[in-house]
Amino acid sequence: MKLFWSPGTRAVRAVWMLEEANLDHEKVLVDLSASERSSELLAVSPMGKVPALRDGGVRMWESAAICMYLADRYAPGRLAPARSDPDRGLYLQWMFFCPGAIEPATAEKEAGRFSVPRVNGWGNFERMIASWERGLSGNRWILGDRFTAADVMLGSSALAMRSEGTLPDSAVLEAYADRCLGREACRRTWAITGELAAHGAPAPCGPVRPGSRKPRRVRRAGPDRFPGRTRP
Ligand SMILES: N[C@@H](CCC(=O)N[C@@H](CS)C(=O)NCC(=O)O)C(=O)O
Repeated sequence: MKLFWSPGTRAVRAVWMLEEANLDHEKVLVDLSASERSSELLAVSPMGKVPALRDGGVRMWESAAICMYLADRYAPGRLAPARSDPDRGLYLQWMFFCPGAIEPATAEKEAGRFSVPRVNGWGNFERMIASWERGLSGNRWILGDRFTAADVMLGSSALAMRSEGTLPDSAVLEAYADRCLGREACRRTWAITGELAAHGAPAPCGPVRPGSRKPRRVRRAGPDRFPGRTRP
């Protein structure tokens, strides 16, 4: 199995997943600052993006899909609820929440773009954070006591946001990020990616150190104006 990756990118999700599932693999470091991508990467990821995975005849990209694939294929029932498990629905919901709501809501807020929560699939930043907190409140992991690939997606987002200073003041999300770091596989992942970054490997999607100082805090808006319009 080959993982195309680069430190400081969404590829840490796939690295963490491979560590959780304890899977032998080869890491192919991609220099995203280069003007061209190798034909080997493009054969797996036509957009030339990371992460990308090659597993025998399987070639795929998209971090959430890669995490789901690895969990279903190599750790069913452990890192992913089985299809017959009633928790499967919630699991899928939170897997999609990451690319479908966390990422666009954060990007919108960061860019200071005008927000139309009723139309946007991600609502807005405040609604996204409030839903995430609600999902976790009273829970150790997003499905309760059991850690799954959905926590790899959500946890890596929380850690990256904390590192980049885009995580708002939230005791629930801070505690969640800390719990993630309590996992050996997560610490191994950040050691792998942090070490490379420290040696000059580019980190195009922001810093990778989960413990790094927060450069700034995203201000949390007042009560959400759902379902009206907001300006960030
Ligand atoms: N939706 C994709 C996004 C992948 C992505 O945008 N990766 C960035 C790094 S975080 C990348 O490869 N950028 C380099 C480029 O676009 O050339 C995923 O979740 O895997």
